[in-house]
Amino acid sequence: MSERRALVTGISGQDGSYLAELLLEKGYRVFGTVRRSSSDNLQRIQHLLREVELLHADLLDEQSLIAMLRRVRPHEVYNLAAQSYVPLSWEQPILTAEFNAVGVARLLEAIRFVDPTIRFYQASSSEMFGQAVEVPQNEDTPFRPRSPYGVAKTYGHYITVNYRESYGLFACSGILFNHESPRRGKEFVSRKITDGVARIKLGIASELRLGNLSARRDWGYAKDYVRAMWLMLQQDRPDDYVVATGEAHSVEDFARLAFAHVGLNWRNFVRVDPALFRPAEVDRLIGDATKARRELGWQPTVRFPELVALMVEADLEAVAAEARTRVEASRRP
Ligand code: NAP
Ligand code: F7E
Repeated sequence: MSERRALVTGISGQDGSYLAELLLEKGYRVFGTVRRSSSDNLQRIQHLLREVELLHADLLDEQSLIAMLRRVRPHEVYNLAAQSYVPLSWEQPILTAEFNAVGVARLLEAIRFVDPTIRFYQASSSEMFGQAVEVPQNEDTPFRPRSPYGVAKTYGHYITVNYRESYGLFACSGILFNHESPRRGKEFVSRKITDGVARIKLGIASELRLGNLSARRDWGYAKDYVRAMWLMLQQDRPDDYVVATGEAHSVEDFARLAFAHVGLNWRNFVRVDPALFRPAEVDRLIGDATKARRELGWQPTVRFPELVALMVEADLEAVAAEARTRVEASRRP
């Protein structure tokens, strides 16, 4: 079979690292874009550095995108790069729009210009549903985004649909609900909780400060969700799909389960900090992935309690290793 080449923007992120693993397993030659950094931002793909080929490109720089496509000549492009932290989008709304909205148009323009046969995946988000008008949310649910992040992703979604309809590009948008893993950034609530639980259990911290405990999310496992991305680009025709577990739980549920996993009562350690509340909250999201199940044959393999447990276990190991390194360093003359 001839060589298949896939290019992943945002390969250093949570999803980029799992998607790169999946594509390598499937025999692709895998390329990824990275931004130069003065410190190491490749921890999540450290184990893949011999297998993936990295290029410098930025969604803010159209020429860098064109040059990258010309060099790689990919068959598939997965656009995962984004400013992905919702609270920061209120502090940097313009930059968030440049990355998450106009950046998508830049990449689609580059594809149209260099090779319109490239298959394109856009990382859209359940945040586009915002204050959702129906429960659960599916591909036809209207968008009512509640953050500059959600607004920017909504543009990214519609420009993807528009390039499919205007120019016949094979462009798909995956409307993914929250998905987590031990590789999740520690600023997101799931990982903040499991890291906090591990620190408290190991005696390194005594409390965990959280914001709105009643927000409900449909949390799945990132490794399951990257499989859906790949499946979308293997279909006969491009389309948009909701990817979700179909179950919602509150932040409080997440904390209760995570503390219980190590034999602790969350009420003794969690403090609510009003400073962590958002200017506009998305109260409740729950996805209906019927179409992905039916057309892609996709379904999640990890359910909520298992997800919480695997993240707590991973953080217990990570925090213990960090503590050992600190002790060894302090013993060095
Ligand atoms: P993540 O861990 O925050 O990774 C984001 C990636 O984007 C990083 O590799 C980052 O590179 C890169 N990036 C940021 N700005 C860039 C720019 N201007 N040019 C090039 N690269 C840039 O996010 P994730 O959780 O893997 O999510 C992947 C995508 O799915 C994102 O688009 C996110 O918005 C979307 N999404 C995520 C979820 C979820 O629950 N995880 C749900 C729906 C949609 P650096 O390492 O240099 O910062
Ligand atoms: O917040 C509440 C917070 O930051 C979840 C991104 O991947 O998924 C993610 O966005 C909920 C919110 O994720 C804290 O108010 C309470 O209601 O983990 P999060 P998110 O905002 O849902 C979507 C689908 C994406 O596309 C995004 O890229 O938890 N919450 N206390 C807290 N949240 C945080 N971060 N920190 C807290 O202390």
